[in-house]
Amino acid sequence: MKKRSFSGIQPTGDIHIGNYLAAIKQWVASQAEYDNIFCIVDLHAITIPQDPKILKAKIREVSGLLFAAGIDPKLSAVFVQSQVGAHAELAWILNCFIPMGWMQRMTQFKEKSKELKEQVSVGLFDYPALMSADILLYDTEVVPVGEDQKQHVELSRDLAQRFNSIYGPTFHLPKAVIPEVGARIMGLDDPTKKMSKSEDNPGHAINLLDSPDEIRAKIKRATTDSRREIRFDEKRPGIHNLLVIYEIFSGLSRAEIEASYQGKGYAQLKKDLGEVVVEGLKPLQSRYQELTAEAGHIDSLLAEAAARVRPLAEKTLARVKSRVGLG
Ligand code: ATP
Ligand code: LTN
Repeated sequence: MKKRSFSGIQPTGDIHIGNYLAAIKQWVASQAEYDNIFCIVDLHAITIPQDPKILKAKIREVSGLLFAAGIDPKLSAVFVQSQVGAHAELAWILNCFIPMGWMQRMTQFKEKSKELKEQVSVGLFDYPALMSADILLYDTEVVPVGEDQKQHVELSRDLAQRFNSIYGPTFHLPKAVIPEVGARIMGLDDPTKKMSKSEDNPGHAINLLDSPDEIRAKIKRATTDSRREIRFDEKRPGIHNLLVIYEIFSGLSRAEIEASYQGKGYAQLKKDLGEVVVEGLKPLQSRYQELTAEAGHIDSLLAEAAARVRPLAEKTLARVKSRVGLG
């Protein structure tokens, strides 16, 4: 029996290389090893105001990008969260077992609520309860995510343990799997902030569907420092971030990269990085164009996957309801 792996991605903004290198790439690489379920989390997306037409379009775009990146619908289920009712239902039940203090410690909520001010919804605060429901519904063992989601996965594990200690064994205990390199890609405009879909500055992120010229221009303008030597040094976040992106896209080791840039400047590195990223994204971009040319294809893959996972989710939900004494 393969281990169950579950992860999610929000259908908001433009998918960027941070999402790709930390999450999507691992999902593609581990398809044979795990029994995979990937969820387009539209219920999480509406924790922040969304335009309905754009949200619908983004669900197709994100799914198309996952398939284009190499997610094989025969090996992995890619489905839309709101098409499986058990997610919202389990989230409510779990809500009643999460101490307020656990939620108040969540750093993502603290950061996002600072930016959103009076637009902060109860849903945004409750985001980790829904995420726990996503994970726990499928007897998940591993959750491949970027560094920023570690705290949320830990909350879902603590919650599973708490529920099990009250009602007896009900949930598997999930664990975050975070890549060693690229777990936290930083913004090109500000390398002290994580690359994010919700950042407006056009120079902030490299998006998977950016044109070659956009990619080259964004990298050229990326913030660095006034030093010269090219070395992996976390104390120099701008150049370190570019080197990490180069390392993953080129497949070269750190020693090889540092050796090949001895005596060369940042301009050369940025030029070369532009080319490896353009080349690295080319196959994905052309597969995306092919996939989306066929009307209805993506929607039917999503509907099939929802039908496949729904019984798994319903089985867990029924177990939980019976433990709690509901229904
Ligand atoms: P936002 O920043 O608008 O909240 P996001 O870019 O974090 O959105 P999500 O859909 O929430 O996007 O995340 C999808 C996956 O990408 C998650 O596993 C998350 O950990 C990962 N991820 C997001 N940003 C980065 C980043 N800068 N570096 C590495 N991984 C990231
Ligand atoms: N919160 C995650 C998206 C997400 C998720 C999940 C990830 C929702 N449910 C379950 C892993 C497992 C994010 O990327 N911001």
